[in-house]
Amino acid sequence: MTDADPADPAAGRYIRVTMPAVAPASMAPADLVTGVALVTIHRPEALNALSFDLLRELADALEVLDADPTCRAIVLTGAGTRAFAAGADIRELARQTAASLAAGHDFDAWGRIDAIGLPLIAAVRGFALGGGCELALACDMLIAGDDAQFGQPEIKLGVMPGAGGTQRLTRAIGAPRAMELILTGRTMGADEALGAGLVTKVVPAATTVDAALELAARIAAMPPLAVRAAKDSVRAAAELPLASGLAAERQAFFALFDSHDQREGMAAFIEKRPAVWTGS
Ligand code: CO8
Repeated sequence: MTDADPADPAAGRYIRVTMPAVAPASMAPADLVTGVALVTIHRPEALNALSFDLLRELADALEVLDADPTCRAIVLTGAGTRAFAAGADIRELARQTAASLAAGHDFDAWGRIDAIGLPLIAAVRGFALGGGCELALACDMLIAGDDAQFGQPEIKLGVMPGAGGTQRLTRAIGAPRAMELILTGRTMGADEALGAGLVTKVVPAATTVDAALELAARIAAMPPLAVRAAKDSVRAAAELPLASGLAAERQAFFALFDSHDQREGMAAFIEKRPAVWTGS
């Protein structure tokens, strides 16, 4: 297990990695969380605001986990009870110019997070605003505490979302709702977010991380190659025309028939026994 262990490349100043994640109270068998990492954004004094350094550390940690064959799913959360992340670090952004943003590579971290192949589950308590909402949207599933507040308030700062908000929020909840949120900067509570299709599930705030770990554990128990391929394929649906998406899906489906886990999964069904996945 690691917890901000300086010897661990996945640990850092702002990012805490616990792998394997500690079993949530609601789950009896501890081994259910095997293969699940809990990644915590740890900057509670600034409501986990996403500085450029923090985002780089987060991308580093996620890449380390993505390359670890023992890790099968990742839960991402914010330290404390008040925020997942209250946005980009406004003090740091305030110093930027168009030229400095274009010349720097500070936004590269977003592409690196987007390229993570393992399933990412956001466990959101409190504020997920601006870049924090965009980070939650970059995850594959979103468990919200009933105290969660989502929003893109950048317009109130004289700018607009810049890390996927106009694109992912629009795809998640549709243009009319996304437009209203982005142009007014208002926040949306957990129940509204559930109704809009932004979140997977709303749970009592205190159980948010437990619920996300439980979901991650169920996914971690699935065959890893099929999980990665299915994640890729679902994500491609947002980008590809239907015919191309269907062709890519079929190709990925066929490719899995060269895997041990396909033979194992189908043999186990026929032999009426549990499957044992090898990830090959
Ligand atoms: N950046 C820096 N510091 C922050 C941020 C932030 N986004 N949010 C909160 N903090 C700090 C506060 O300055 C305060 O620090 P201090 O105690 O030293 O004064 C501390 O966190 C606690 O915050 P508040 O006292 O303000 O707490 P309140 O309960 O009164 O208010 C709010 C909570 C409503 C969440 C309020 O803090 C707020 O409005 N925060 C800013 C929200 C926001 O506008 N977010 C969008 C930022 S812009 C953005 O995300 C653009 C993304 C672009 C891409 C990403 C690039 C990295």
